[in-house]
Amino acid sequence: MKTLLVTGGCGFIGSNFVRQQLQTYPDVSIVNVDKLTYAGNLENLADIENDPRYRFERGDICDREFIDGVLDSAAIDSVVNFAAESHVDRSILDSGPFIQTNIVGTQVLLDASRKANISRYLQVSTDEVYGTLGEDGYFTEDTPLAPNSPYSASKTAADLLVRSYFHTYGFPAVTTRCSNNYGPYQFPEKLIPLFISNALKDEALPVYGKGNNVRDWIHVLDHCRGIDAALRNGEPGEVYNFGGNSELQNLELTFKLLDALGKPRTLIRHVEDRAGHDFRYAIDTTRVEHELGWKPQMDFETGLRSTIDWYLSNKDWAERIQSGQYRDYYETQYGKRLA
Ligand code: NAD
Ligand code: TDX
Repeated sequence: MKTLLVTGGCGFIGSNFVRQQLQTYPDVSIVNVDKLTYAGNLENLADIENDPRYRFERGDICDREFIDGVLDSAAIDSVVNFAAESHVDRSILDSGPFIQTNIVGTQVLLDASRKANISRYLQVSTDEVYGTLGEDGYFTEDTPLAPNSPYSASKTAADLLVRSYFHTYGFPAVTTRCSNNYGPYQFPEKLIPLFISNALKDEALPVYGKGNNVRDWIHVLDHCRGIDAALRNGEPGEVYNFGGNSELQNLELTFKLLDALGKPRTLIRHVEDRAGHDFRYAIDTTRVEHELGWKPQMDFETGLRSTIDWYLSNKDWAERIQSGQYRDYYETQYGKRLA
């Protein structure tokens, strides 16, 4: 039996990963540590909460005593760190929680994991650490780090700490960097779930600037398979990039969403651009294809349709999660822009 400590397992990608691990591997058990910030929701794992192989511990990855205690309480083999402040727009409003959770939290986890002598640590990172691309080219694992937002700067700092623990202590850490995820359980502040949720209420869709920025979209379960491959077969000290080979301009994506929902394009509002908005992200996946035998399996059209269907069948989920702390943020941030 392999025991994983997953942090941030009540968020979007973490909850999909926990479910996928339990479904795929009968010999895996999971301890999920999550602080339950505005983005974490216990409901995301309601279907597996009674699985005897699963245990939830509410707590903060920045709390050393708590993390040491969790690592002492079970024979943990591996740690997968999803816990983070993850939304670029929030980091522009206030970088404080990003520095704390994304950097200090990673340091605490690294120290505690080293002390507990775990056999593998995986840092879930992002392609945003590479900064932005122009019209051409792709990010590879060798692209220089050049983060542009407080969010991506905090993720880069964490990646460098992870790198230093490998080089200094021989700590068995692997880092994965992925492009934009979409799929079920994504908090409706990110582009796809926000626009689905607004369109369903006939509310405006705030497209930043002209809407010509490009993102590469990957289905969350493809990303989770990549993390699994890197966790099991990656080399300590290495970085693995994952992407969906599905580049779209934001406006093109918005048209697709509205068409799929049968809603008019008049719902689109071009609003003030995001400060420091990265123009384009795209990933060269050669390395993970060759070294981990990984390729994205979900084509974008199918993935988007199934994601829209999930949000249609889970309107209450979006309502509940949006009625919390998020609602205040939504009103001050987007309400102001849409006025
Ligand atoms: P999310 O915001 O949906 O979830 C984050 C989770 O972490 C939440 O459950 C939250 O409660 C928890 N958390 C936050 N601070 C914590 C703390 N101090 N202690 C314990 N738990 C805490 O984020 P996500 O989109 O699922 O992203 C997960 C990870 O993947 C992040 O590290 C993010 O940087 C990375 N990533 C995300 C994307 C994407 O497109 N969403 C792409 C690449 C990488
Ligand atoms: O209301 C919006 N209008 C809009 O035009 C929002 C929320 C976004 N956008 C644009 C900004 C981006 O060009 O859409 C694009 C996608 O935005 P987000 O969903 O906020 O994602 P992004 O900023 O690209 O970052 C995401 O991918 C990498 C995740 O949030 C990060 O956690 C991840 O690391």
